[in-house]
Amino acid sequence: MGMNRRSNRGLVLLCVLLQIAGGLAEWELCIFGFREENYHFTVPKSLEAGTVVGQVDFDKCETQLVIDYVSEDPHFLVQADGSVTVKNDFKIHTPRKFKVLAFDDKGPLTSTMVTLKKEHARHRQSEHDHSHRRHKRDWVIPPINIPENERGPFPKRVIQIKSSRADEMTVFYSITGQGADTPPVGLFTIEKSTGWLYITKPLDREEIPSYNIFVHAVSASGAAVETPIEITITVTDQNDNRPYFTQPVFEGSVAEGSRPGKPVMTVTAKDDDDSINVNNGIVAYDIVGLDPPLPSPKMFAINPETGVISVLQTGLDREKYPQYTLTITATDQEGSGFMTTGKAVITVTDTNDNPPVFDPKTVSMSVPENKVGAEVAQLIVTDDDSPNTDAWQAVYRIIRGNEANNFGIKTGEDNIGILTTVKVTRAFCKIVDQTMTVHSSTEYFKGGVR
Ligand SMILES: [Ca+2]
Ligand SMILES: [Ca+2]
Ligand SMILES: [Ca+2]
Ligand SMILES: [Ca+2]
Repeated sequence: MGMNRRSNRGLVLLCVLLQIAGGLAEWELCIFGFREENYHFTVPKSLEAGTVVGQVDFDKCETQLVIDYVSEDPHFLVQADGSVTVKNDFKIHTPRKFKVLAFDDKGPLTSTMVTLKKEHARHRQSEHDHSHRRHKRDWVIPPINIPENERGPFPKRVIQIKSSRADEMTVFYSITGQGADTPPVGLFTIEKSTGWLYITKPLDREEIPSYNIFVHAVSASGAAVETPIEITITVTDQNDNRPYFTQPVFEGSVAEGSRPGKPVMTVTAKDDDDSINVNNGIVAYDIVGLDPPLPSPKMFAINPETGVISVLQTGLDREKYPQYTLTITATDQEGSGFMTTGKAVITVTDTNDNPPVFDPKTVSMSVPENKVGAEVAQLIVTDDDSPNTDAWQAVYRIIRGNEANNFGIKTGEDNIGILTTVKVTRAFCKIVDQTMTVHSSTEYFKGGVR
């Protein structure tokens, strides 16, 4: 995307007819500068020295200025007539973009962007030609585009506005509106006798993106000779702002064992530049670091456009890697401009993926006969899942070796199983606890013994 198609420098001399009481008055408007903000030329792959690839054109309005051009790409020269010429033989592989600056004897005036594209059989006509013709049919004043952050010297010529009455009488010009007589006062000035509109300072699109200025024409006696004309000046964007994350650290969580594709969290970065007409304010997200990088350095993926982070690979295991720190980036111009770095912390939450395990596995005890309610043994299990949660809490049950129902078992504090006598026993009874299998209270062991 680009601002190219909205260019208005194609207007050489624009006459705007205004219907006023009693007849027609006429304003003449000349936009000083390159006729296009962007020139697109289609060129063959092999460029020979001396080849003219296209021409830029500069409207000097009624000035007698001598304009010199300088190409920022050393492969090209720009002649006095605006012809863009190849300096040395070379081959073009990808579209080539460079600035051409215009100077007068006092210094730089303005610049335009030239884009060269390799010749394509179906694309003979350049975009430049299309936009040029389209604008020439317009009979409405388009906004006048001025890039922000233009370098001096100031004041700089923007447009020359003339009343057709100026041929028959003395006409004085003045301006009103934001940037003229309301703050920022004096940003734009008009030369009273010539109608030259100047800009006196660099513009900041992020501060004020456009201005509406009214131009008035009066006779020497102060009587209006024209209906005021409204001119819109649009400040076009430069990529002069870095993207920034909206939070210093983004926090999210995901259950261990989650499958690839599972969304985890969203991170957001902003950029104050224009994201509608150009991509200076459009950020692309990426993940550039994962700590720990285990079991794989690519456990998570980020959607470059939305900032949604999701699981990329299996192997999320809270018991091994309870937390990840991701280094994330946001880069404007959809990934090709300024980069900023941020942090996202993902906590892996528990699921019941560990069985309780007897520790020790075997307990041998003796119990006196004829004593009801005597504690026979305390059984201990360990569970790697998160302590004091359902995934950790065990429930004991005797499943074999208690056919005579001599014993009972209950769960005590800290997951301890307490084995007691419940009936009068006649003899020593030896319990091998592997026959007394526990099962946890949760899904893990439902319906099964280990
Ligand atoms: Ca930016
Ligand atoms: Ca900007
Ligand atoms: Ca468990
Ligand atoms: Ca677990």
